[in-house]
Amino acid sequence: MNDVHETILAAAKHFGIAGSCVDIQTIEAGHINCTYKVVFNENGIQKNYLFQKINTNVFSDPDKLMHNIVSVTAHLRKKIQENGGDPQRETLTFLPAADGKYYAVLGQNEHWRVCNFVDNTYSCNTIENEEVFYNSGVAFGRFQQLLADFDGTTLYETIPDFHNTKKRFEALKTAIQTDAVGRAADVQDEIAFALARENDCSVLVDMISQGELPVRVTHNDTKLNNILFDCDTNKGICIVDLDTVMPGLSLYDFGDSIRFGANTAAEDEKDLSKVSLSLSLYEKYVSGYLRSAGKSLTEKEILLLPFSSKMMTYECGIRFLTDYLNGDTYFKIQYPAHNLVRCRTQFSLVADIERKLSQMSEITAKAAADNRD
Ligand code: GN1
Ligand code: MG
Repeated sequence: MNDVHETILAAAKHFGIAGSCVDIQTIEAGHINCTYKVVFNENGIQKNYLFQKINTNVFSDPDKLMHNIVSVTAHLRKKIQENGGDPQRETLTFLPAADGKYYAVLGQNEHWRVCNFVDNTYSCNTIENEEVFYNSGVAFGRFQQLLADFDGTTLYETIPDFHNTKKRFEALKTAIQTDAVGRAADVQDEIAFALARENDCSVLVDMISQGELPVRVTHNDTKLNNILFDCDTNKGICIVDLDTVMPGLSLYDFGDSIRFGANTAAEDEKDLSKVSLSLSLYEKYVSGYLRSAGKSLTEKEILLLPFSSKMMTYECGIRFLTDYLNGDTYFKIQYPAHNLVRCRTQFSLVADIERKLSQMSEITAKAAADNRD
């Protein structure tokens, strides 16, 4: 048994989980927290849980983080019940520890939390069946709808200015100037690509401050692998990774889904010739998303959906580049150049989106018209 296994067993006691632990599997998805599927056997009955070690470098206040998650999931549970759904499968349920907090502190100041594992579901990193991407658009659109009457002012900003691209750009400039680990000279092409798009950074930020776009309660990290799909129906039934649910723009959620899911390659594909924006996947997602969220979106939001795909991809690219220049202090990496590879993939995708923006706009307008009929 290794240290992690011992810590998981200790955590189980804090959360009052009975029975004996029969299996622990690491779940590799996610660049921030460490996640495990843990199976317990209680009197012959197996129960699956999700154990997570919270990255407190990123989420420095676990009380505020869990306050957000517990209140958002309570709201979702109520709504799902009202709509005749199954709250045990359609949202996460976090367990309180013995002291009533939704995390337990163990070992070397590690903060652990536990929630139910939704059985008979799968998650994916790439799309093999385009219908599944349509279903993911429906699922994220519905998530936004379910939170439409949630009071965003009760939420803490778990990461301030998370999608403020202007501030992300400033952080990149600081990283270039500081050049903490001497990598700037080798990434001049990437730096030039990023700096050339400075003007784009303020577009959404300025529209928010001028009241031109509605601030909603959004997920803010809508990667394809943050949806659980039902194994029998392929429908996106449960949205996970709720750490960054905060007031935000619908465009953040839409754009980030396209960044990750409509890319014909993985987020960290080294062969850039494989990276492109699939217009057919874009079409699938936009139709699904508009079907469930479309009626509440403003004309301006709909018009900006293609641009948001570019911006969220660009923003993620500059975050990877910033982290590479800072010496990989934020995202988990598997090898030294991982963040640089991720940045190059994002920038390749930005370039392809720029070439396809007008086609994306046509597809969006058609999907919006179909949705109105
Ligand atoms: C991180 O934890 P994960 O892998 O779902 C990051 C997102 C990035 C994403 C890039 C809290 O998400 O913002 O878009 O990596 N989450 C945080 O893959 O920074
Ligand atoms: Mg996340």
